[in-house]
Amino acid sequence: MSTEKAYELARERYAAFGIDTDAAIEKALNFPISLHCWQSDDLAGFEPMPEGLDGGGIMATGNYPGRARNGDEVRADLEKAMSLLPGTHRVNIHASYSETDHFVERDEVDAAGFTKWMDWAKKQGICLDFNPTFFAHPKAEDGFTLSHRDDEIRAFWIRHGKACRKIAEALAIAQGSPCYVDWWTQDGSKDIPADRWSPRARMAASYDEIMSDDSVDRTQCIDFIESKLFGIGSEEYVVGSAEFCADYALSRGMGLCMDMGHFHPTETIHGKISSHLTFMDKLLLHVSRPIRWDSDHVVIFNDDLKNVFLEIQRGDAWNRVILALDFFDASINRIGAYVIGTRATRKGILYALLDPTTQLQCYEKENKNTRRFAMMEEFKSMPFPAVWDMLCEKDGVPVGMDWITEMEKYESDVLVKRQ
Ligand code: RNT
Ligand code: ZN
Repeated sequence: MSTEKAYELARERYAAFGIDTDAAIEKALNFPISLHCWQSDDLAGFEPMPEGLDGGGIMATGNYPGRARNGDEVRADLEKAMSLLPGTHRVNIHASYSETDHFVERDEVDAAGFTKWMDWAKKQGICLDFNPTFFAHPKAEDGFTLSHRDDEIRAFWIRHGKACRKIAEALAIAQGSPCYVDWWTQDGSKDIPADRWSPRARMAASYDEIMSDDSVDRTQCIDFIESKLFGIGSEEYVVGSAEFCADYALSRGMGLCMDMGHFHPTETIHGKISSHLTFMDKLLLHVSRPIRWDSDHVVIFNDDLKNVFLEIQRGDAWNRVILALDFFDASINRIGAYVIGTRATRKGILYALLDPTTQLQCYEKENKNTRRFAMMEEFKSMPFPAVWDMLCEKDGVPVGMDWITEMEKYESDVLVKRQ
């Protein structure tokens, strides 16, 4: 078959540089990527929320038919997507995806609301990750939560945070694997505040209080704080900026999450990985793609993505990085969005694993920087696609664009009936 033929040639080409493509495929397949549940339902969640409440600094645009409307539909979509994706997955859920027959306030959420998710995850043989939800709620409507000047509102969100860590611990115990928790707050303001200081002091104090709960096992519930540059309605000031979050994380021994979409438009995160990991143990990465004001376009196989994984490869930091996806596009088939974005991410991993790192670093040590440069350029036109196709074939998922037919079938059989 053509996949095999092309692969044999590619394998030889890489082998000539001492690179083992079989080993790279194996390693790339085993690296877990946490799929975000919110691409399937445009981040709506399952709570009965008052009309007109906005997403809180984030928004999925588009109205492609087939948005998932409940837990069963979200899970069905994730299953469909995973059937078309090579490799190991986890699934990332938000507190707002709790399923109960009566309304449960955010400060009272508990693991009981996630039994369907846990049962499903067990059946799928996957693990769950968790995100507290500090947005899309009446008590978040003025743009402040953990940094709110009103002590009662702040206390409400602190209770939410504490409840979420308990849920994460329960998920971890149920799945026999730690649950990674991502802490993102929308807090900030549209225009120039007169006081940037107090909200930051309050936010730090809130996190201190949430994290002070020692009854939660820190080896099971593993916390990461996510920074952001700006959001809709927080264009001028974000309390949890990059500096705030990195300094908080480092000073408290908490994890840091860098979202690829949360920096200045020309700023990329790959150079930051070695900086943070010089001082921190682990990093959570939200794999995403910024375009102008949006931080959540579907991930594609571009230089930004490759550079992130090349950095991890060149620092041999694969076991110090956790990968979760974070994008949402409601203007295209949502299963297609999952498949394109997740495949691109795993492609990035494989691409980096095929890097001639040892050789490049040797040239560098010997001051042969022209050779280093030439080799980096040369590797951009190595027969990478043949190795990628083999990875898909080995894992029993459609090679190339063959997945599209299945996506379209699912669209006509399932998605269009969701009107
Ligand atoms: C928002 C953050 C955050 C969210 C999810 C839904 O800008 O990136 O990670 O996208 O929590
Ligand atoms: Zn994110």
